[in-house]
Amino acid sequence: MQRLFFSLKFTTAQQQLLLSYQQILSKQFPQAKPVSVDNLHLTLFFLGQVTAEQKQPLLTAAKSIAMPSFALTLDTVASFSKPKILYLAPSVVARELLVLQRQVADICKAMGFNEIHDGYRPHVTLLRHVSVPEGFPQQVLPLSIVVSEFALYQSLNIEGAVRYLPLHTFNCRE
Ligand code: 2AM
Repeated sequence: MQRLFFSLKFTTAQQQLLLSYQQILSKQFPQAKPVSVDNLHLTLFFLGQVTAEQKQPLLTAAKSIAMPSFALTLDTVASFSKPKILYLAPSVVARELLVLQRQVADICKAMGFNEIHDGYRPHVTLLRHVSVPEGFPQQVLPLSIVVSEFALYQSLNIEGAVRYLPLHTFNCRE
């Protein structure tokens, strides 16, 4: 069994841009736990525990997804109270992102996996274990990045450190 999720895959340069937003927030919330830079991602569908037999058809189906690359504009810092996270998100969700998410979710649901959240809320978690005071959501300097890959990730816990490992990467294409 592996703990898996589908996510947009950011480049190293894009993760560095996200890091600058995280660093500003870390100063405001010094007690919070920053997500490590290599782990910065935007979840499309969280699967949870997946067997090898389930993984293969998920990969085969995901390979057939045809998507153009698209611009993602992240301009809002907001929080979830459960779990206590602070994240960066788009105030307007790109149509291409929703179409991609729908296709990924359909594949997962066809394999018997359920959406565990009330509604899909695209976000990039920047800080964990944070109790957010009033004043959020907050508009911030927009960050526009071009997304051209998504991946099936494994969530690993290596000696107490969480690591998100891209197992299979899919390129967006028309
Ligand atoms: P993330 O914050 O690292 O993206 C399982 O609940 C995982 O799904 C969470 O760890 C979170 O991962 C992501 N998640 C939580 N709520 C979500 C929502 N409403 N929409 C999309 N992803 C969500």
